[in-house]
Amino acid sequence: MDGSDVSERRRVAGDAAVALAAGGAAVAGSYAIVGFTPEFVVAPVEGTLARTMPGAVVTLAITLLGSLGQQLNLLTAVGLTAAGLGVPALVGRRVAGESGVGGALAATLGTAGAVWLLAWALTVALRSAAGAAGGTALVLGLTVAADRLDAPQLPTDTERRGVLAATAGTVLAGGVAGTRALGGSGGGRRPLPSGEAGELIREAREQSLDVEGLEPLVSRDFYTVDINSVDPSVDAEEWSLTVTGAVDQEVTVDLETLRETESREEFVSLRCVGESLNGRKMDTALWTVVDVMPLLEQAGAPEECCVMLRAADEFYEEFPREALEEGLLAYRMNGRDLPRAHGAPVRALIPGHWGEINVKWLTEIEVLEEPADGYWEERGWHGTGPVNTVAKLHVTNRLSDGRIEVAGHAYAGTRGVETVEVSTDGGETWTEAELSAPLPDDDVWRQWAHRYDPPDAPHDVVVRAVDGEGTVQPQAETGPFPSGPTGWVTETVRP
Ligand SMILES: Nc1nc2c(c(=O)[nH]1)N[C@H]1C(S)=C(S)[C@@H](COP(=O)(O)O)O[C@H]1N2
Ligand SMILES: [Mo]
Repeated sequence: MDGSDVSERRRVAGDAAVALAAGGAAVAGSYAIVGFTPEFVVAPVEGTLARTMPGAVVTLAITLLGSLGQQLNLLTAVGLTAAGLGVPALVGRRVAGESGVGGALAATLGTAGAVWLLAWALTVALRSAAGAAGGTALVLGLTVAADRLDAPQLPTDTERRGVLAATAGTVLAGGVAGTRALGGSGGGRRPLPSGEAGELIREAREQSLDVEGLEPLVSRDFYTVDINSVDPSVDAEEWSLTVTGAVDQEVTVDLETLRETESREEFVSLRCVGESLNGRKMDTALWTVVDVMPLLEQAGAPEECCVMLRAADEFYEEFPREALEEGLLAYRMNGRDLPRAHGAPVRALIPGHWGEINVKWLTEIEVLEEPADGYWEERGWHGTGPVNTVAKLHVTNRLSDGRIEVAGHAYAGTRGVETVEVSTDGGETWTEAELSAPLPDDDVWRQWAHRYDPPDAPHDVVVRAVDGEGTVQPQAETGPFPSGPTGWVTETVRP
């Protein structure tokens, strides 16, 4: 290997590093302008990855990694996007290095233009593309300047100078993006909303068991699960919902019409079929809702077998029409407009059923004559039915009088929770736990708590719920795939 070979390799490595930095700055630039919205350059890449990933891989990620799988997917998408948007800089840097000042300037602008085009092709969003182009221009501009700068404090060889300058540019772009990320988070506990919702939430708070560390009856931190790393942002003014398929005539409603329809406040709990037995993907909120069925009647939908709910994120779930008869359209959560993460402006709530058919960002209800598979059923899940009964154990407190306090939530969909039983000797003997008074509606969880004098040795605490039909939660343990976890939660407690 002769010297020119080595220097050529160094040059290629240097160019690649600058290109990757330019691509990273393009991603950061886009983020700085549009934030974590569907216009962000990474969003379409992440979406394509998630939706084309084989079902078995997604299921493995969900059961092994939980939400971490989605974060990994996002990270991969960031890497791919940065690499892709870095390609023009690979050419741009070569051209700039080999030409005069004017040529270098032209190469920088040309590269930024190419990134602008690529980003625009991905997002069809001018501002996002401009941010990406800006990031690239910054990095390449700094690199080109560093090449020509007569600055003895910088490394003398152009590769190292270039990489140094490119890194500085990326850090700068990342800094701007970071300011946005920090500015975005609200934080703090919000005051109660006014009116009926506020009153109901206040009552629910008072009704919550006084147990340190236990999530109150109206969740403070409601879980989110969906197929998106970047949620759709649906314009409330533009939004509409249409009943289609096997109907006499299609019917469309907009948000204004929905808001004028007689609504009510209802507590509804949700639980994800993909969560672990003692997981945290189960929560309760107060929703402002209207019934779905009048819309279907208006459309003249005969008694077909099934419906398919479709959403702005191209998510779709099918289930028996019968389940829709209790179905609700929700447009406020805990007295405020539905948050984007929970399906703004309107989501479906299908009481008693697994979370996945509670379609967010709802846009279409298609009436079907034949059963079909939904998004998750195509990937092997059976998550369209009623939820399994569960009692979770989330809190173990040592009280000042020496007793131990265990507590959690129990949920059995519209069957309701009748009692929760606790064993502190591994299932030999059982006692009834204290339960929170039931919330006014049917599809809600209850809190349970139990205090006892602990034995001197480690012991297994087991919990199980009995539903409103008198059925004891089954003991047999299964994982979440394919139809939700079952079994009794057991925790070893050390005194
Ligand atoms: N449009 C859309 N709706 C969706 C999903 C989704 O990916 N896209 N995920 C479903 C799943 S799997 C669950 S568990 C619930 C969770 O609702 P939440 O995020 O408000 O808790 O939303 C459901 N609705
Ligand atoms: Mo879910």
